[in-house]
Amino acid sequence: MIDLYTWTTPNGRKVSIALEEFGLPYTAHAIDISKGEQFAPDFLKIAPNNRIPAIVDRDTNIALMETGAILIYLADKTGKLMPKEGEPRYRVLEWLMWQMGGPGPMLGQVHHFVKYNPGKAPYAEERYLKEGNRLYKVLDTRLEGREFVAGDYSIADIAIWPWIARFEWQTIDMKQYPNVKRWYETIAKRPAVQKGYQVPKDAGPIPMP
Ligand SMILES: N[C@@H](CCC(=O)N[C@@H](CS)C(=O)NCC(=O)O)C(=O)O
Repeated sequence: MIDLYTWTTPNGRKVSIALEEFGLPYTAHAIDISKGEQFAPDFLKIAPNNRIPAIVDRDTNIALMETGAILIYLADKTGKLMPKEGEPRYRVLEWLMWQMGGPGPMLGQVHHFVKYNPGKAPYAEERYLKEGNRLYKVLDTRLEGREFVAGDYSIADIAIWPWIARFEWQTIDMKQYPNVKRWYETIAKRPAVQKGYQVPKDAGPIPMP
C-alpha cells in the first residue's frame, strides 16, 4: 500500500496517473497548497522541499519527494512503463529529465506570470511564454512520426502530459502543435489518466483542445 500526498496540480497528477497505470493500491491524502498545508511539520518530514507530491511506500518504508524520483521508483518497483536496460531505458530517462528541467519549471513560470499576475511583469510574461512555446515545439518535433516520446507509452509521457493539460492557462494554442495535440488526445482517453486526473478530488473535465 502506498500513501500519496498530493493536490490537483500537474506535478501531483503525474504520480496519481502513474499509480493508476501501474495498478498499485494507494491512499490519496489531500495537501491543499492554497492553504499552506505543504508547510505542516508532518508533511515536511517526508517532503522537506515543502512541495507536493510525495509518497510513502508502506511495503518498504521508503518516503520520497520529487516526481522524477517517484516515477522511477514506481517503474522499478513494478517493472512497468520504463524499459529495464539499455538505450530504451536512457531515452525514457532523457525525456523524463527534459520534463523536470524544462516544461515543469518553465510552464510553472507561465502560470505564475501570465495566468495569475498578468500585466505586472511584461518582460517575464514574454520570456516564459516564448520559452513555453519553444518547449511545445521541441515536443511536437519529437512526436513527429512517433506515438509516444520514448518508445512505448512510459513514465516520460506521464510526466509531460499533465503540464500540457494546462494549455489553456498557458494561453498556448495546441492546434499549432499537431503532433502534441494528437499525443495529448490519445493519452487523455486512457482510463487510468481520467481517474488519476481527479485525485485527490474532482477537478472537472480534462481540458480538450
Ligand atoms: N520538482 C518538484 C516540483 C513540485 C512542485 O513544484 N509542486 C507544486 C505543485 S505543482 C507545489 O507543491 N507548490 C507548493 C508551493 O509552491 O508552495 C517535483 O517534480 O516534485
